[in-house]
Amino acid sequence: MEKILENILQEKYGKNIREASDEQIYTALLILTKEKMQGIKRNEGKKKLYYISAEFLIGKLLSNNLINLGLFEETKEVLEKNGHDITEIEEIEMEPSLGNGGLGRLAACFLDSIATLGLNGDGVGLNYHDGLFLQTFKDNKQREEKNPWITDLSWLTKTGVSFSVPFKNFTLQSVMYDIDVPGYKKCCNRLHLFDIETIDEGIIKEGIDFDKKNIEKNLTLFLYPDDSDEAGQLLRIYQQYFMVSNAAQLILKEAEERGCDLYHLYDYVAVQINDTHPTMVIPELIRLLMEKGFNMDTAIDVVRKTCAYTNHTILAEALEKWPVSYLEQVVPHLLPIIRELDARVRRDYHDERVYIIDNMDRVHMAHIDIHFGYAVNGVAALHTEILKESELKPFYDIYPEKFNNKTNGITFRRWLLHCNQELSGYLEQLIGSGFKDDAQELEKLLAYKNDKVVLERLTEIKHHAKVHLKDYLKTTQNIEIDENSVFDIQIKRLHEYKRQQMNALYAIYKYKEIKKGNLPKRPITMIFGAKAAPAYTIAKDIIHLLLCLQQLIDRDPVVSKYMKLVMVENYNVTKAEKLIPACDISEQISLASKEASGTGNMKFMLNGAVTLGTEDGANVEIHELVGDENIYIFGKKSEEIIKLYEDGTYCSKDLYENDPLIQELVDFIISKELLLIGDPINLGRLYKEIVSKDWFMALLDVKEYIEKKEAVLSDYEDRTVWAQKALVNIAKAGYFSADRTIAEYNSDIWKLS
Ligand code: 26Q
Repeated sequence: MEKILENILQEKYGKNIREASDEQIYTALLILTKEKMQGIKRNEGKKKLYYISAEFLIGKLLSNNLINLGLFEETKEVLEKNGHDITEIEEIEMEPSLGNGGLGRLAACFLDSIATLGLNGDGVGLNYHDGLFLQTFKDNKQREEKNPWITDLSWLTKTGVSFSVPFKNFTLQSVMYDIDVPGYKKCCNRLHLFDIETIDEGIIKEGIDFDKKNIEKNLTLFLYPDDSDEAGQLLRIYQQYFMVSNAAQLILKEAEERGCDLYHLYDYVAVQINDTHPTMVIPELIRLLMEKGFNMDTAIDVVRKTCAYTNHTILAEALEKWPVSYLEQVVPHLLPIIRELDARVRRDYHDERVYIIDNMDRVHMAHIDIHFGYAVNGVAALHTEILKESELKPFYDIYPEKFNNKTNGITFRRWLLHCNQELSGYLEQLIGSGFKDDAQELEKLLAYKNDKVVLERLTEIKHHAKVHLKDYLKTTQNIEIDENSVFDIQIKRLHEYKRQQMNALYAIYKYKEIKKGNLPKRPITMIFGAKAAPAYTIAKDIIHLLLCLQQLIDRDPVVSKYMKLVMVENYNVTKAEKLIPACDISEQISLASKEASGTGNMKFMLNGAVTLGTEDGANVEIHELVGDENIYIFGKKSEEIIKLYEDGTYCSKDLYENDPLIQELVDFIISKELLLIGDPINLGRLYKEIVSKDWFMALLDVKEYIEKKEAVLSDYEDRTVWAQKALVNIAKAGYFSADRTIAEYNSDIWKLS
């Protein structure tokens, strides 16, 4: 390895390792790693999985790939020996931001596990040149900027594969780029990202504003551009169809190359549809098979046995419904097929809730997946139950056999071995290295639950991670935090259902307590990281509130001694890797029934943070695993919430008017202190929203939340007992390895051999 690195550097720059700059070393390592991956075996097999997803939030790849190739330690040593630090070299790499959040990161974790389990499966998606926007803060508000990540030399490799994709008025020729995905100590798979060559970054104007109608120049420019207008929605349909038409053509081509008679496609191919964004792959496969001479019945039958669908949300507004007229404008050739699918549903079932095209002429994408796929899964036990019993009940009544649960998981390679090397090294000392291959072996740690030395060492490792985070925030945002304070962290997309606004009300509560002289035993550092969708007004107002609170607290010489609020700019995978190891309290406070699973909750647990959360998503399973002692649960349960929505009886105004504490906290949003700092339009709008609507019921749980958080902070002071909680969380996290999740997908759904 040292020799090869030396050769690349000599050849390219005429320098040895010691003389080379960090940039030059990064480039040389990229070349070296790419070559290594090209040389290793590909996973093979008669049947192949295609994981189609509009998002793959893969994060930086250098360290991850070196770890999986078994080269990380050696590389680190070689660099150290020559005066370089691998963490500084990692900084050079641009993070590809090809995802919004959980769903995209899940797809990336899954690719890692599919490769690690030696399964024959590739990812298929789009090569967005600017990905998701880059978030900056100005005047305490979020601003969006473009986020180009593709450099001359990158992990992308251009392939010779290209397809024609027909739209209504023109046809586009695709180019396929590949990113190699090495499994841990195993073979390699690929992520195929489709693109066109006519993309023009020059059409981007102010921020992320661009001409949404110029498809040849903008198709793969951004991930999910602003969808508040018709042009944005049409562009999304262009993107989705481009993605799935390429996927479908690739699937059929490769199946035929493997000797498949397309009448038995399902013996050669499994397609996993990641939420409804790739749903058009179903009519597209049917169309392509019919072009090859299939009759409609047979084409539908074959496709139905090939495609499976994962649901990631029950939020009605996130369930895609495209107006027929939009599809007519973009992909008119799919409509006869979609209409025929709808006609078949209407012939068999007389329940308009399961129709594909509704009486407002909108196409329900999820309904296509459920009728014309062979499996439907939710992403955590509670979520799947809610799908079966309420959201998708009419479908469950028709197809009980299709429904199944696959509780999400995370790759331990990135979320422990890479991001927390000190903890992972210590675990190895204690319980051996078996947990790296079989995460369930982390349970061996339970044997040390009463071992003082181990508990102290775990506390020390957490402290080191907090110091690292302190240094990182100082360098990146010039923010000072106190490593001896409690680190309380909520990092995830900004959405009202995730209830960052409820956490903000806690910050207000604490601020006021300190002002009154009720001083906490230990200072608290509340850390947030969140991007808001550019058109999501209230989410942006919540960011504004958080940034104003941050400033208010910072400027207060008394309060700032006891509390600090930090909003991390441009929260992404790289930042998550720094934040998660340093966390004491993991905030998972969504309104029960609304968070399908959550995966951040699993990453925090694995790194020894204790969850403060509602009985929602995978929190329920975390609770079952660690027991009441090692998690803090509060808030109304999902059944109560579902009933409240059904009855329509929730009234935030009543809570506001009848509870003096709630009123005091909410009023503070428009207090003179905050109005001096913030924008009255944003703060006023948020205040009004909470008082008069509060759709996600922050006021319903806020009091219990405050009480629980106070209990957590008090328990934190018993450092030994707290370390025991951390230990149990780490020990029980094995269940949430994506390797387990993928093994279940394979045995229940894909059946790849
Ligand atoms: C839909 C229609 C129009 C525009 C955008 C969208 C859209 C885009 C992205 C809808 C949903 C998403 C992303 C959803 C997502 O990330 N869901 C999360 O998935 C995780 C993995 O399963 C879960 O852990 C989270 O609970 C869930 O919120």
